[in-house]
Amino acid sequence: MDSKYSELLKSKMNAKSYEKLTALRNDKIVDFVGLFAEHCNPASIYVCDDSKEDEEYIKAQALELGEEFKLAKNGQTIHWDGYGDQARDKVNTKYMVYKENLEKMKSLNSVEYEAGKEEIMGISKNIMAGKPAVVKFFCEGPAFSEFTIPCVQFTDSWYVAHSEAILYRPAYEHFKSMKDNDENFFKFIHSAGELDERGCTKNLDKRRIYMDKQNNIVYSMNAQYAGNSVGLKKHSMRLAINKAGQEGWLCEHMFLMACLNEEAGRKTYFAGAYPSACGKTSTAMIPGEQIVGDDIAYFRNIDGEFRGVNVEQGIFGIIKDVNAEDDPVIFANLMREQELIFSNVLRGPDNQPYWLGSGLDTPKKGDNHSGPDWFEGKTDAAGNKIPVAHGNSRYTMRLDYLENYDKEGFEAKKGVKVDGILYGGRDSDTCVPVEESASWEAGILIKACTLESETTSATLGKEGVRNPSPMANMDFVSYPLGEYTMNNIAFGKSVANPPKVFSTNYFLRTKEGKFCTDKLAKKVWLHWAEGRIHGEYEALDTPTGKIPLYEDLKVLFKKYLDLDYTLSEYTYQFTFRCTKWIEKLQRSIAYFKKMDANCPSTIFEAWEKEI
Ligand code: SPV
Ligand code: MN
Repeated sequence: MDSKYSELLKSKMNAKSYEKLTALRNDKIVDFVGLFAEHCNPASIYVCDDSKEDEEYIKAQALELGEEFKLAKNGQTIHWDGYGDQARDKVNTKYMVYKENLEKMKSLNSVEYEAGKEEIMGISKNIMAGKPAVVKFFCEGPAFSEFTIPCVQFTDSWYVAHSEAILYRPAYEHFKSMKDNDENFFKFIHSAGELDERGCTKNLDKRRIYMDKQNNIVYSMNAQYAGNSVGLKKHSMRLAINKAGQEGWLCEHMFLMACLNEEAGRKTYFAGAYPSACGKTSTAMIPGEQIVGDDIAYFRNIDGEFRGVNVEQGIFGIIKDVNAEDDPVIFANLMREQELIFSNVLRGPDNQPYWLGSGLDTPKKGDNHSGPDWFEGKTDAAGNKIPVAHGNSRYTMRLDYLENYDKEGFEAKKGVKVDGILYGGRDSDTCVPVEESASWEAGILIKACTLESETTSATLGKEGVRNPSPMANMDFVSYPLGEYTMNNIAFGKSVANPPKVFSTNYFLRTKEGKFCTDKLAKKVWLHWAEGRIHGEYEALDTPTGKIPLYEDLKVLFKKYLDLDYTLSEYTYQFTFRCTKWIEKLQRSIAYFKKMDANCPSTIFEAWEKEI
């Protein structure tokens, strides 16, 4: 191999790493690693293949370098992000956009390409000085499949590499099988930057996540929270949404699950998009069903069918309120001696993790995201009381630990055939608990595009404010919303039998302000949808779709929850609320106009017809 970086790389790598890198026969990879080896200037670079040995080395390094700490239970570790690095940084996450496209990308957070490049290269110059870096190969979706997107991650954070080893499929062997100098892969360059004594990023004012979708590379600097640093998660997702739009497939912010109907001997796959705090994970984890993935899915037309895969192999899940009662499967797994990373939770004096809503007998002091000396009542610089753990603390866990994991669906190289899509919003007074769309197109326009969430007491600010959240994907849609919507419609129409589309709303309230249905009612709505897919139930037409008949729900409530569902409950819950619906449509129209000045008129026409 002959590269201008050969000598430099040899000076920073041991012979084995250099051999692993060059064995891929890909100058594009060598140039990427070489460029940032020179520019970010790490002390050394370790190149991983898919071996157990390299995975163990990553874990050992994360501990050795103080990015993770061992907890009492074998295999469990804890990691803290800085106090100001506890969630995705939307302000400093930008698309680098060529001048001629700036106008088109106006409503997305963008920076002019050259200016952005200069800024990020300035920030990243020598940023890894003195630190050992690691290069690892992963892929999105199953390897060696039509879905596979190979990715290379170059980082100086061994916590990031460790997280990715749990969350993504290894792909060194996949890279090896690619043709020489193949350019079809995503590149992620990340540095946590200078660290403090707890291993947390110091220079948060220089945190930048810049995305170059033209060249499929994402730069993440001075960031550690996984949503800001783990290239394969939301950075890759934005690149994939862009690529999918160009190539005619879909990348969605969706779970994938199997609904089991044992009596009928059926296994029916559903995908679902829910804005944050609208029941996404709990729907993917409905007791008695099976999970394929909890966050991101790719869909392709394979042999004329709508087929999907989980992009990931693990869960980076919110740990708040995971307890034995509400989330028994995940909770039991968090209690086991197995490989788990807890982030931003409390480490008690017993060296065990504790979090908000755990149901555990929680100590009143310990180390948490605010420092090693947390105690109940501790306040931050602004005088706010610091809770035992951050509300966005997380666990990182392999999916195959879960008892309800659908191995067959997860491993399928052609993905699973998806027959139902759920779009679940949060609104207290408008949408019915479950409703089927008249068609695929209506599903996208009337259900997906009008999705909203309502602020709750758990978020800052006023309660009950409605936030538009088309497809629950607005943080990641990386090109204009109208075009994305049209691509979504076109994709569904490209297959012979697109999935049936349903809306759910678990948050409708009674006149007294109480939730109308129990958390467990999700199972009933899901099984009604499953029955509709298989032609089992009649439905009533409404201006927005098709709703269940009372008799069918009554049977389903009895069967699955042993509850007597009354006619008066049904009548209240399934009333069509015309004025509220028109208000919702008007908010959607205003939002689409704001987000995309060139939004195709067909989208508005469909809504205006409703009004
Ligand atoms: C989300 O916020 O949608 C997540 C977590 O899944 S993050 O990795 O921060 O994106
Ligand atoms: Mn997500």
